[in-house]
Amino acid sequence: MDASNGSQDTEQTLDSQVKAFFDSAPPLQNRNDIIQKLNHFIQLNSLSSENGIGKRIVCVTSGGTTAPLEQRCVRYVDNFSSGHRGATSTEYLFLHLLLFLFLSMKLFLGYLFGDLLEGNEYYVAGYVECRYFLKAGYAVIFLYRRGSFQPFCRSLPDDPLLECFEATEGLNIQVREAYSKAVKTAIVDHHAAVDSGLLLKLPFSTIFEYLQMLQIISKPMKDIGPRAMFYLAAAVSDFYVPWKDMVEHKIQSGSHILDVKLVPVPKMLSVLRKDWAPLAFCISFKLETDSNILLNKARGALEKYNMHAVVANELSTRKEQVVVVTIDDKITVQRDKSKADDDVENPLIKLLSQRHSAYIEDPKRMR
Ligand code: 9Z3
Repeated sequence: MDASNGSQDTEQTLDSQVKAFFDSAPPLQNRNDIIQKLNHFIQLNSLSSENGIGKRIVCVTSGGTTAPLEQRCVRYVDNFSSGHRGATSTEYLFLHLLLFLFLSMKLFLGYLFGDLLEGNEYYVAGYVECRYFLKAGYAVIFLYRRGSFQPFCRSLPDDPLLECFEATEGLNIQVREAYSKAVKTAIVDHHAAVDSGLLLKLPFSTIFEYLQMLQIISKPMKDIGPRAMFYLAAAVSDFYVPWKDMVEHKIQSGSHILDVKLVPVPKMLSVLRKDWAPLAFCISFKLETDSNILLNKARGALEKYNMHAVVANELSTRKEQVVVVTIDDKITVQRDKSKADDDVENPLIKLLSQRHSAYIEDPKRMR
């Protein structure tokens, strides 16, 4: 068998595995509702596109998928992810847009009063920063695991409802003084993002829901070409029990051995790149616990799935440092430790949005 036949066979096998996965998956309950929300969101955010500097749209995936063991699921295999990476990254993806609004004001004031204040410096600085942040402003589709971390809620305690609020007279509730700033910021920023049509939140739990939703999202994303980005931080099941092989009812605990056959989940990253949204800028994540194999694995994923970048992280240091692996670079990105509340997602999003800019200008140069 020659090499070309070999890769054709592999493609056919993958295609048939993908087909089998979707054919046997339980249908999404609110499929039509999701499609409607999504089309509205993408249409709204595509309208502002002018001279190629219009809004970019990113699908951020966040949290871990479950692989159910029973159709009427009581037990499942879970994938570790708190959702912190996805939620925090979403905030930074917006922050650039909010900063843009702030900088526009600075630009306007600089234009009016520049001569009186600091020569034209204010105006020029405002203009330069403005162009950068305008380019970095994203509308975000946040595909997240139910119950995982949410954007704008990082500063809240674990159980916000019970810890941030207290009952006063009658039916009144008030925010505890210590949390008033955090609660207000979370509510204001969250509502601003959703109400202005910049944030669409879609929840999943199982691997079946996640992959069906990713496929649905990629359809309208395909139409916006290189301005689309996929930031795939969700921890996705590698193995699952096909729906048709799954027992219907709760597995009984009588026997001493639990004998369940899990099969590999077809590698949808290749399909996303090849068929679903071939022009979108795609970033996947590689998680390992052994730092000795991390970079080789990330490089392998980059090549195998034809990603534009793979973010390599090690479980215990993932909040301090990541390495962005591209076809010709390996860039270490670290949290600024001199600032107590800085996150590694801040420089990471800055770097990736710059790379995305370069890609939009010349998609062929970066693959
Ligand atoms: C990641 O590596 C994420 O950075 C983390 C974030 C899950 C570590 P947290 O949510 O953690 O902030 O607690 N995500 C991708 C993990 C993954 O499943 N990657 C696959 C792989 O490694 C490729 S899609 O094989």
